[in-house]
Amino acid sequence: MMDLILQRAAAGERLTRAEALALASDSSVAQLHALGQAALQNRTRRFGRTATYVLNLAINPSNICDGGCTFCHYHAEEGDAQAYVLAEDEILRRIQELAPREVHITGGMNRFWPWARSQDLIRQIRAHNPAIYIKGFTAVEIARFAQDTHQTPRQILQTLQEAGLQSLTGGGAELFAERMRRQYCPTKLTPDDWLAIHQTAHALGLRSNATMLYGLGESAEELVDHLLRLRTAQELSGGFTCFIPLAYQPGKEQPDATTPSPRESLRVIALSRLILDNIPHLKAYWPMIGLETAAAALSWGADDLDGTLGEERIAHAGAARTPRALSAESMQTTIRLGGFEPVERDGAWR
Ligand code: V47
Repeated sequence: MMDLILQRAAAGERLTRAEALALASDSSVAQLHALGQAALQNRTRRFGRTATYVLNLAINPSNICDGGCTFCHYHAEEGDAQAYVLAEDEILRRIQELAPREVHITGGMNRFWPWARSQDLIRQIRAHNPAIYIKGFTAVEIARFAQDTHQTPRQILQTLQEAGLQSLTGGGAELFAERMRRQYCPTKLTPDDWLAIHQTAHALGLRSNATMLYGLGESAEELVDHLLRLRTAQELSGGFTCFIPLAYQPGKEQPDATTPSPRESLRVIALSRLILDNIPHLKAYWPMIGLETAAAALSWGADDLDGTLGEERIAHAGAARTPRALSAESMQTTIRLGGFEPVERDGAWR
């Protein structure tokens, strides 16, 4: 029975919920290898021996946030020693210095970077960098801009698109399961609203990514249901480009808490590849799982390593032990160490 499911999954066939759950419920080492083999076959059919990376820059305009998510160590309160607010000229200077092909912009929810200033930042980045790919904001930020200015998310997205935005980031999805949200982020944008904003973006011709936070004690059902909700949404609107599982980073203040093991990360990557059959790309996000696991993840179904990043802040606020940025050479070396051929891409995956 399991062999048949794995065979179908390796061939890229659609799995039922029961089949997906059967794959996700067995966390033995033998299953980890069986999943890996199926996911490798599946990704090789689509991408051969290549794996991509992008020269990008992560821009987090401020960490001051009143979101109140208890898993997040990046956020700060006004007046905290680690609180910061970047200015437009610093951001533009950094883009000029690094000349990335893509910018990834997301920050906290605060009064320092309100709607008018945020949309103007996109306009300024576009004016100075006509060819750069601009990926920015989570659905949570879009909802907040809409609420603050009494507009619809659609109006906000339209204005941002006209300013130069090309894609939403995948953040803010966390885990869709009600139980997890009650515990870790009870006041956050609901999963229905998160999905609706992405689907509105897709209808306007914007692209977007999707994420899933794992490592907070989720069950096999909760994990599978998160993936299936994304699969269903993608059937309807088709604009998700890439899925990124995010490994929980416990932060410095919780010495007993741990980040998911390499074994768990590889399992989640492989399940994502096999269950989420209609989102083309799957990122192994190296700041959160480490370079070695990211290299191995290319054999467990991932086809992309995200980017050089310039200066990663969110994982590192969670005490991640990876570097804050990588050179193009390090990205290529990591991909080669994983056994694949590195290919540089742009933000639109070209
Ligand atoms: O939404 C916060 C997560 C996300 C922690 O779209 C944490 O290409 C782990 O969304 N441990 C932001 N995760 C990062 C993100 C992202 C990353 C890379 C690529 C893309 C993309 C998007 O980080 C937040 C939240 O889900 N997060 N705290 C933590 N302690």
